[in-house]
Amino acid sequence: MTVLEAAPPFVPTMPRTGKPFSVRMSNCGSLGWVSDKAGGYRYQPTHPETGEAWPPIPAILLDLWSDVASYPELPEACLVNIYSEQAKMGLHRDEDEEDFAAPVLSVSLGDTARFRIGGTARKDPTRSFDLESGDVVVLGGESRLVYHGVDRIKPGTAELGLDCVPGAARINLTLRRVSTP
Ligand code: MD3
Ligand code: FE
Repeated sequence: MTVLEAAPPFVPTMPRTGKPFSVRMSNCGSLGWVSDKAGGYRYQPTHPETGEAWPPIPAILLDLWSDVASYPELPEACLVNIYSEQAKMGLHRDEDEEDFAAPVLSVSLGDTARFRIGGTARKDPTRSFDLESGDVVVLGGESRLVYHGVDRIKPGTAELGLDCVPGAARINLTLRRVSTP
């Protein structure tokens, strides 16, 4: 069974307002990131709709982490972000984890994303660049806590087809440590 068969994509909603994200999500690992109106942003061991445990992180991703993350513990969470051609992600910092010493490892697949990064304060100036299919980024040190977001997807830019995931133009995987060792 594939990760997305075991843990079907869900639509997270914003804390307090309940506004739906344009990005669909799933997770694998012992913990997964979820968000809804009542509970807000959090990590939990089960799928918010099926109540099932998340499936394990595939070995190929654990191997990638071991090769490039320079961190002694294995990741606990792999968030799967599924972007349609219209989806975007607002400027935010990843701060729902307890362990900021561990890097975040990102893998981009499918269509190119126009990506924006700023500084550690929301008002800091931002720069933009493209994240292309196959790009692997390790966010460690100071970059771990900078503001970032996805402004838009560039439809039709990928050679890699994501036909196996209906509605997906781009998929981004982020591997993380959540708890301190
Ligand atoms: C930070 N995901 O899930 S990948 C997220 O493309 C998230 O789906 C984005 O932000 C996505 O929280 C971005 C992670 C990433 C990549 C490059 C960065 C974060 C970055 C460069 C600088 C700072
Ligand atoms: Fe992020």
